[in-house]
Amino acid sequence: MIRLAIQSKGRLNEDSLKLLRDAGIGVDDAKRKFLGKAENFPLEVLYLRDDDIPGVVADGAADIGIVGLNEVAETGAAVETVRKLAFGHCRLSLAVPKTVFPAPEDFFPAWLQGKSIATSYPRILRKYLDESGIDAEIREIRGSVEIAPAAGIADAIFDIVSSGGTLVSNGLVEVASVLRSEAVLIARPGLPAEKQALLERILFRFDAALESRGKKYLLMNIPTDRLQEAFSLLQAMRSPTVMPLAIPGWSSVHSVVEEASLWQTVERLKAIGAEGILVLNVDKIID
Ligand code: PRT
Ligand code: ZN
Repeated sequence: MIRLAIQSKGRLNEDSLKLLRDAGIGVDDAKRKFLGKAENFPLEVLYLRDDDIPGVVADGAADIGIVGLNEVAETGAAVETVRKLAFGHCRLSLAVPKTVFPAPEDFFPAWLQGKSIATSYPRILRKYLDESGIDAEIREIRGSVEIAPAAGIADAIFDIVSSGGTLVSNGLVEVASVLRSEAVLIARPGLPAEKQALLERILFRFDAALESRGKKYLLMNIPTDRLQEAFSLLQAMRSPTVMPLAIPGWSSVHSVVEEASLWQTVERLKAIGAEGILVLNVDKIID
């Protein structure tokens, strides 16, 4: 049995549960429960506040966890980051009132000397200030950090930014990005062999599910004399699959393509004579 800690509610909860489902691990969406059990895998799920996850994994109350890299860095917990999970993207940035730096590129770190900075991430900020040789006062605040400058609590803030909308609506500009973050799978170093083997099985499934994201399976018929042009448009995993059609001079081509460039690829394929184009979802890619 292996025990996984995930966020009980909040931004990472749904995507964490979806990744488990995509990996074929069914857990009851027990938002109000503290501990749940997977139906078809030797896994227990511990539902926690995200701040507590790195420490709980380091202490051994859970073996592995899904949490933002920002929390791992802030807590400094003795855990290993075993996978980036490609959701919960954000950055930890410094922001100041727009009135101070109307052009953010004019900002220089030494401006912070002697100033006060509000944040919920004092440890990461301290490291940045020390590395930049700046002596500034850190004011630790839990929540609504973005109102600190307008409230006269601090000169600048150091907070999570995603779209940047919160900064704009509070009259702030981002002047330096200090840490890029996303959700990660963490593990306690030196897991016993039985738990390590379960972690490997989970990683194998996560990788297959993550690899298939943003990918589509494309099938089409194409005149055989245009095949080379089609190949140059398709960057398949190894090379596209080609099968002859019953009609002479025509072939069927199958390939995996990036969803982001799907329509562009389809338009170009049509332009070289592709017909009967089918676009299918890719559920898993197992390497
Ligand atoms: O209750 P619990 O302690 O578990 O949750 P929480 O309230 O501390 O965290 P939660 O659910 O807000 O976020 C969990 C994790 O999601 C964070 O630790 C990050 O790793 C990640 N994440 C991704 C974000 C954001 N994007 C995000 N935009 N966490 C917070 N925000 C907040 C940010 O604090 C700011 O107030 O959203 C605002 C900025 O968003 P934009 O889009 O306006 O820039
Ligand atoms: Zn939290």
